[in-house]
Amino acid sequence: MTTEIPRTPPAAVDGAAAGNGADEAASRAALEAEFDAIETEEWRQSLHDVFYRRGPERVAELLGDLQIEAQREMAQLPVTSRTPYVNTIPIERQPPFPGNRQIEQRIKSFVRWNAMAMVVDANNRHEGIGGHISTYASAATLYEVGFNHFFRGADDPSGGDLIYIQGHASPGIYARAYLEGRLSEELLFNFRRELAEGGGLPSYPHPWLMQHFWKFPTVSMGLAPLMAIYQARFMRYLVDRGLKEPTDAKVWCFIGDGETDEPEALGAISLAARERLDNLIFVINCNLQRLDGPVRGNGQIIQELEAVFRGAGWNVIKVLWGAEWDDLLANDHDGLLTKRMGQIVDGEYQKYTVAGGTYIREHFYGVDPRLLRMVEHMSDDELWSMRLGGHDPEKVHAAYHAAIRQEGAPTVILARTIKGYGLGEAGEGKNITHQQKQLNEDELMHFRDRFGIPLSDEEVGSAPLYKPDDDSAEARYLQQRRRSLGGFLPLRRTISCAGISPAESVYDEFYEGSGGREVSTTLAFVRLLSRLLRDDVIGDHVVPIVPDEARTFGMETLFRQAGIYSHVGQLYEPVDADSLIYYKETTDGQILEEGITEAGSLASFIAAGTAPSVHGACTLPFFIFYSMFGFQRVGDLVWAAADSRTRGFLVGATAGRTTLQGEGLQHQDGHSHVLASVVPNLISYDPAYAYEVSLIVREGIRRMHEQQDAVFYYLTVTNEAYPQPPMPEGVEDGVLRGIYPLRAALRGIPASGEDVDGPRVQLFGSGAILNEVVAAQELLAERYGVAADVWSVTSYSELRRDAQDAERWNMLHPGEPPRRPYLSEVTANAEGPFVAATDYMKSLPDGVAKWLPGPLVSLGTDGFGRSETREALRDFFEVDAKHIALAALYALAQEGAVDADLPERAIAELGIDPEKVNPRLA
Ligand SMILES: Cc1ncc(C[n+]2csc(CCOP(=O)(O)OP(=O)(O)O)c2C)c(N)n1
Ligand SMILES: [Mg+2]
Repeated sequence: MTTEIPRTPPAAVDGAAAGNGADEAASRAALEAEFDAIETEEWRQSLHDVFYRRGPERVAELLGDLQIEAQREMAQLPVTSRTPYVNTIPIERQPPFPGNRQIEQRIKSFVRWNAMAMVVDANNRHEGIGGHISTYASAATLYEVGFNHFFRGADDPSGGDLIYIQGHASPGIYARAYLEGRLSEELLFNFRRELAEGGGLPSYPHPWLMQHFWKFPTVSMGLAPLMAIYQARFMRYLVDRGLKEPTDAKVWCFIGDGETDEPEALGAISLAARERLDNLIFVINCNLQRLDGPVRGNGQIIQELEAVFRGAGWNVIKVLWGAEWDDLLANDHDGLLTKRMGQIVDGEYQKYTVAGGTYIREHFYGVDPRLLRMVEHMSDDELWSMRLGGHDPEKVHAAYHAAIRQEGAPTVILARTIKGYGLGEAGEGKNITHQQKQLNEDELMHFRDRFGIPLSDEEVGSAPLYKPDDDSAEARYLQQRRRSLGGFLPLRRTISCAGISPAESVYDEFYEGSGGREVSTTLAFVRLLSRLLRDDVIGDHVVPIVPDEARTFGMETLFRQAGIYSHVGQLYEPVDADSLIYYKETTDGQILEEGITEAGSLASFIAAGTAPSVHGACTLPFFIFYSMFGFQRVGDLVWAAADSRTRGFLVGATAGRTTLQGEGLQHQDGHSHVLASVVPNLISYDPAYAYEVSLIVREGIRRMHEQQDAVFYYLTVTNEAYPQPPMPEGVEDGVLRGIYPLRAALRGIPASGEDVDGPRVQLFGSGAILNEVVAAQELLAERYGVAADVWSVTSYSELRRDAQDAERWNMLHPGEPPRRPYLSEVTANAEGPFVAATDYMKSLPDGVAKWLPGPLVSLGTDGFGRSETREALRDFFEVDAKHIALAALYALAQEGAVDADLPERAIAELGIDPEKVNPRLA
């Protein structure tokens, strides 16, 4: 049903328009409003008409056409999740290119050649050594435009931009550094041979072994974009807190289109938009391929990413087509070409790269005679060689130029490229290209010709590096560009944080014990953190990080004391404003309250813990998390933290499989110490008492700040409250090295005062389970006349490392007096068998067994946790006092030190069910 719409404005309005002044303006506005209403209705009617005659598909098609038309008119459309498949920046808005195109092209060609040659050469000399050619080949223009015009070095007043480089593009970055004179030919020859004489280059960016070059480890897909987002936010944090000069420095993050499938890659993009991080620029190299094949063969990764980023609030710049397309698009008056561009799925686009101009004419343009006419003046080869946007420096420059000027939102540049660009038959656009590392002579010649490398036919075969003379136009240009941009990149310089340590008095109260008051190690730790925050020297440098778990750990008192960081402060009155510990958000807040993201928190931890090398600022992070949701959740980020030489404390709270009661198997952590033990520069502890926590933190700050060791710390703290004893004399060294004697054997029955020199056993306890061990000591003495020495083991992994180091040294120095592992040394005179009880897996104590002077029985919490009370859990996992006592009697019986039937008697007496379920299997 339709109504008739008048084609002219109503006469009454006409008459009113004849008035004067305000009346006239009002009537004109009324007239316009009326016209608008009529126009809107007209459009609406048309839409309905189409809908009823042709259905919803036709409506969508029409609107798509109108959208193209609107974009052409530069109209801002309200629906912005996807825009037509053309460059976001039209040719009219493209700024002039400031550089010398010819020289830059030659430099880029040399870098391309060398990046390829170093991989080919490495594989010719060592088959299977690997490497990647095609990633950089597709990204060369994206990097070169950045290096020549945008990326600022450390000497720039901004302090320098931070560049996260796509890991597999590293050959191109090395090749450029070689042209810049920063890396020697020998180093490039030893690509992927870090152990070669004279040194070699690591496959991918990593600060661990190239600590003066690479700032960020990037190759584990998805971590770089996540780390870059939190890095950009942390840069703001430093400035807001007065720890860094205000800066317009940018964080650039280069990633692959395939990489965006990693949840971490896109998982934090809403944070970047919410925090309005206009200091952040993502460049996604959309070559439409990943390792095995197309990223979205049946779809369009660029359109998909545009929708995701736009939806999250990012500024999206698509760089799809090079200059060769400008004229065609200018003549695309009815939008046919633009529409066709948007119809092609990525698998088909990839095919065009490989199949050539005839195929493109037939399949792309051939669907419509009008499209065919648009390109009838062009040869097939011309059609084939029309560049994509990501290979056109002027288009890339325009995108970067817009990105660095963007205000109020982060920018993502979606640049279309060809994977293996320039490799021709050897792999350009082919599915095998990611793995291509060897080129034959013909392929090398093709590459040389395509990029005009001045090498003779004879020279080409061995894929030599090419470097122009220092006084060549190219070399001078390259040096001049970097000089004017503040020096070379990448570059990593680290400042010393020596002297930034707290007053000794910070630690004192923890050495004194709690005077019988029941206090958990979590509470003790939070108290220590609070004292560190108040310290005159280190206070401002401490960065507490929590993933929405502060109340769980009793940290809410810190909200008010230190404030929660927010770039905009607090725009609302907190609901608990009248309480002493209200939820205080403030611009100079110190706490990073990250919300429920352990991955994001760890990214902040890395940013804060690497600030001495990234920002020239000393910050020391304490990341306090639910221990179960640490290592097993975000272990790869912990590895990246280690590689990055991050300093700081990881604090796994509410730890221990049986100490965290009630929560059950998803929450109860009995293995994070096993996972922590695999990280080479991570020092981990499972402390039992507040003074142990205090000594560990003190030593950690000493080593990380005063000694500048590239280590970081992991300690678990628990929520079981018990009296904290005062620190015994002389235990400092033992606490830090992993073990010390806590309570000498109770000889005989304390209750009767009688001195019985019974059989002897050694008991090891850690964390909250140490209390069970102490109880077992009493039980053994009172009931069975067994004398047990109790040891506190703070770190099995440190004991094991020390012992392994000694063993290794002894093996390599057989003629010299052997070194003794610390564990062997301190237990040398201990009598009897050993029993170790831990809230973690048995493999931890088992890992040190061979360095003990007697046999070891390990009790631990292998298996799934349970929702239960501590008492029931410790019975279930067989780590309570009675099971420890039984293990001791069993070990003594094995040695013949007690009656053989004593263990059986004890089982009955202690109420242990020998047929109980095996917790490891249950
Ligand atoms: C977490 C992780 N998984 C797998 C890999 C192995 N891998 C290396 S490169 C690659 C494909 C990368 O494709 P894309 O991100 O599109 O980059 P391109 O090389 O195409 O630029 C894969 C799967 C990795 N490095 N990291
Ligand atoms: Mg790709």
